Amino acid sequence: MAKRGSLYVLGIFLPIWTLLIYIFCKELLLIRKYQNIDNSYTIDSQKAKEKYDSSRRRHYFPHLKLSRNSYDENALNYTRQDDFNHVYPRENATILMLVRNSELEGALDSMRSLEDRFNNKYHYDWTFLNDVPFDQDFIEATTAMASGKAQYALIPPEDWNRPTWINETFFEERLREMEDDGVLYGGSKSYRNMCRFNSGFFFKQSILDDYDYYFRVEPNVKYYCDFPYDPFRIMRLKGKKYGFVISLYEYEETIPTLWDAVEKYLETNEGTILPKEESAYAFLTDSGLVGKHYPIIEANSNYNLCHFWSNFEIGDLNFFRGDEYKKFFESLDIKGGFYYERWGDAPVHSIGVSLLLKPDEIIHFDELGYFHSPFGTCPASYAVRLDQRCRCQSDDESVIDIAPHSCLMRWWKNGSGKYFLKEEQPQV
Ligand SMILES: Nc1nc2c(ncn2[C@@H]2O[C@H](COP(=O)(O)OP(=O)(O)OP(=O)(O)O)[C@@H](O)[C@H]2O)c(=O)[nH]1
Ligand SMILES: *[C@@H]1O[C@H](CO)[C@@H](O)[C@H](O)[C@H]1NC(C)=O
Ligand SMILES: *[C@@H]1O[C@H](CO)[C@@H](O)[C@H](O)[C@H]1NC(C)=O
Ligand SMILES: *[C@@H]1O[C@H](CO)[C@@H](O)[C@H](O)[C@H]1NC(C)=O
Ligand SMILES: *[C@@H]1O[C@H](CO)[C@@H](O)[C@H](O)[C@H]1NC(C)=O
Ligand SMILES: [Mg+2]
Repeated sequence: MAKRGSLYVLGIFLPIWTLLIYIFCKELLLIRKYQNIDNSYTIDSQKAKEKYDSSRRRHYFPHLKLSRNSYDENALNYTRQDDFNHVYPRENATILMLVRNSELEGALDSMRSLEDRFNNKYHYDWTFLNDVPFDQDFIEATTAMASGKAQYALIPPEDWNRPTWINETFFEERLREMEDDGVLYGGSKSYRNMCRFNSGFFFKQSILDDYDYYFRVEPNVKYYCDFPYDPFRIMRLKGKKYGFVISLYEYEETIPTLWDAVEKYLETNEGTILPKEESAYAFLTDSGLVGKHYPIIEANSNYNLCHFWSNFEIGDLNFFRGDEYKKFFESLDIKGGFYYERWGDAPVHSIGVSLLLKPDEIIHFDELGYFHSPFGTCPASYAVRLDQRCRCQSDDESVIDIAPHSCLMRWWKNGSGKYFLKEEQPQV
């Protein structure tokens, strides 16, 4: 009975034991398998880390074609011939922010982002401008956030306020009309001061006299990627005078007569400025098909409404301080369009640099990811995004690069062509 009983017990438990042993062995195998996978993960990530650790700190992509069609199928195979672990000496340049006290939080967000992505290695000065005195909180927090020197300047009223020759009656009428028409910032007086200041006065501020280059930063912007080089250095080495990341179409209702004023300027100054064929004039006026797209709106003038988005710009102050730009600005300013209409500093800068510079003095920074609501730009190459630790996807909805409302393809077509760093680097 006892014997039968134990056999019976064995009979029941044998399959269970077998099952348990089977599960145990399987687990062992799985553990092995996962260990192998883990190992391969470790090896892969180690490879990536080594590669990018050394290349992240480089300053150029020597032989990489940085265009929208540079894709790398296997990022780990992405190699560069040179990599410099060297941080070059600072250029004669400052980061520049025009900002209100009330925008402190947004200013700090922008600073945190640019410091992390670029300036913590270089410690460029931060220059803050305001039409009213900065308050103590603002100064304290931004000084603390800056890795370089922080300095503050008050804009003189004559550089900010409406000039006395503006017809106040007409101005008020136009404000109401544009407000009623629903034009963005159409009813704002301070926005107009800001646009005119940024068009013709920022570079005259004495605090900037000591610098050759500025990098404009606005509150609430984001830099998506590590900077692969010092853009100021690129500007100097390559003789660039204006740099942008995003280009798009302007709202025509903000500049109905701007192009008329530009044509007057061109008539008067013909022969003393670059001939149209040598400047980027064609970028402003071509309205042909690009890829699949015509300009998204039919403009009422020869201006196709393309402009560089000036909330990001890196520029040569000596160009803006020079006589040619001064003359250009003054010939527009006298028309009153900064107030009777709502001319933006973006089209004014863009037209100015396109008429007065050669296309290859203007640079498209292809690999500096950036966001200012509602648009962004993100490197198209997967390897570049990994390499620069970008936090964006090139197919994000806000990424405008090759969307129909972007003018970038027009810059490729009628501006300086498609590449930026494709040439050999000058040896220095
Ligand atoms: N000190 C000062 N700065 C201003 C004033 N208005 C605008 N700014 C700054 O000028 C820049 C452009 O103004 P924004 O309000 O950002 O204009 P925008 O970029 O066209 O529009 P949004 O960013 O979409 O609002 C920002 O750096 C602002 O901080 C002002 O009245 N005083
Ligand atoms: C990447 O490298 C591996 C191993 O060296 C090679 O087998 C593979 O073909 C390479 N892939 C590409 C896209 O070059
Ligand atoms: C100012 O504008 C108003 C309204 O358009 C106009 O009637 C007036 O003549 C203008 N004044 C001058 C001095 O031009
Ligand atoms: C920096 O630029 C300013 C303005 O062009 C110039 O006066 C100054 O000499 C430059 N400083 C250096 C160190 O090059
Ligand atoms: C723009 O470039 C295209 C292609 O090179 C050319 O056919 C066209 O004439 C240019 N547009 C202007 C306005 O020059
Ligand atoms: Mg803004």
